[in-house]
Amino acid sequence: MSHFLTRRRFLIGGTLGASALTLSGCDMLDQNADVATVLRSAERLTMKAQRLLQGRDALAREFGETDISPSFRVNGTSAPDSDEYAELADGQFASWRLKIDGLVNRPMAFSLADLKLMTARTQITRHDCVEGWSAIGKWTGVPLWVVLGSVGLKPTARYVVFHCADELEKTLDGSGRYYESIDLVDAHHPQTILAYQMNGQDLSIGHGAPLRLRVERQLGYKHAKYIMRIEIVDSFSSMGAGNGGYWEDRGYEWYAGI
Ligand SMILES: Nc1nc2c(c(=O)[nH]1)N[C@H]1C(S)=C(S)[C@@H](COP(=O)(O)O)O[C@H]1N2
Ligand SMILES: [Mo]
Repeated sequence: MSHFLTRRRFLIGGTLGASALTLSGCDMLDQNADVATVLRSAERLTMKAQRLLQGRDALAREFGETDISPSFRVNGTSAPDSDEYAELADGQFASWRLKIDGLVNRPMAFSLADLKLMTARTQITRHDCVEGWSAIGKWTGVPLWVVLGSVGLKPTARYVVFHCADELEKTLDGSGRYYESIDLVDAHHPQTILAYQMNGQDLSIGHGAPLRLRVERQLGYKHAKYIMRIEIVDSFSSMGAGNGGYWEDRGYEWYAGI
């Protein structure tokens, strides 16, 4: 809870602009549905405006090797606290599999070696956290569109959901587990990658081993670490509180454009 309050304080500090300010001003626990609807539509406007102004495929700025930050904070979970994850890590993630299911033609499971054999992309980008810090890192991984292409999306597919290994809040029903989601525009963006390397090394546990999302035109919390499963859906109503992500269920905006 105190973590949430800290974040709220930062939001009130105004790093996110007008719509976030409005959102942070109301208590999510007694927020009424009409307010939520208005905020969600304002957020959709922001997303549409950004895509219109910058273009659907506009690239986030890329930097040079000399710009890479000497230190890059680990934020949120620094190591998932489960026996299952510890076992995977002990075996250098050789038995880890990325499961992809939901609205796909061919549900599949990929090993880390499988992903490393696919097309790779490297990008040096700036990570911006809503708490007010940024860092530049070099990320290598497989473009998400390549992986989605190999499973084939059904025509009803709308969102890509990333289910993670870590729980930020310990709950009996699993509602404290981290998850995130993006739409198909961002899923097909050239800089949206499933990263397995940072700064030329296999991803460390702190930064999300064995696989994390980079979705460069959005804020840090969208960049899901410890990805275990990707689910393709047409709505978020059946998961969490229905807002498409762990922090979204606690008041953050779903579209976190920078
Ligand atoms: N699974 C998972 N992904 C996560 C988080 C987390 O706690 N768990 N924190 C998010 C936040 S708020 C940020 S800023 C970045 C931090 O990434 P880093 O630890 O590599 O700096 O990861 C994001 N992805
Ligand atoms: Mo963050």
